[in-house]
Amino acid sequence: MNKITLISKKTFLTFFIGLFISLTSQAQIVYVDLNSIEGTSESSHTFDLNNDGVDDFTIASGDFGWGDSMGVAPLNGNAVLSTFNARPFALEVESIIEADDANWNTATAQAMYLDLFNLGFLITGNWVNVTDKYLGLKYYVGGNTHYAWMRLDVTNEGNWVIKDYAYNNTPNAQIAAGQTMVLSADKEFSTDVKVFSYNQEISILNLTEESKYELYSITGQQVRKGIAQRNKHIIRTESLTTGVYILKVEGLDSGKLLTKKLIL
Ligand SMILES: [Ca+2]
Repeated sequence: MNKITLISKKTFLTFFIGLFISLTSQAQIVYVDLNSIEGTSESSHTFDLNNDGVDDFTIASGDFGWGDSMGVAPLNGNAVLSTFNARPFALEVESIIEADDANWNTATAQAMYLDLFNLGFLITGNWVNVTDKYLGLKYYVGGNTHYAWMRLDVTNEGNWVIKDYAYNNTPNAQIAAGQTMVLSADKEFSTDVKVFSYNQEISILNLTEESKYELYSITGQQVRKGIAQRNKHIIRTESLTTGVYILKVEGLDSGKLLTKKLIL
């Protein structure tokens, strides 16, 4: 083995260590599937989003003095994207949740759905009979600020579901409602492996090993999974609605990862 070969191997190794560190530092979004926690008219669920032993938000329902309601209580000075009178917004998917928003509200009781004085016809709030909407959340870890979303369906104060949430583990960094992973500009982990979508197919080319793959919608729902063969693998997508999807590929032997944003 000559000297040139040794140098090139070292360069090659450094290159891959660099990629690994780069990927790790980008792994900032933490997604938690709550498996649909169902709420009734007298429910309370407290969440420690980042699992550090400090509770961050409570979602609860009951009659708190103004009538039957369900809503969110930010704990420890945390905040919710909300109207000036503390009616949390029901955000659409991909809404940006960030520091530069005038609507952060720290009120300790914020009604998402309120049947005022239990009259049955003075129903207020932004969460009246909605599906797959997002709370925008801001919370503190030590002295750092973090941003998160939580997805719910709310029919009324006695019938609601908390589906999932995600937070950005990088202080002060924004998160988009429904975002479950970092969509970085550095899309290709390996320049050898190519992924593209065309004509209702996703093609994965040049995999050097069998790999498991998972395809997610932008809201985090898994729509396909399976094992991709080496060299060339085709995933049929004709039954999927058009939109943005995320493909995750993980080598069965090496554990190498590839994440690719695709428009179908
Ligand atoms: Ca916490």
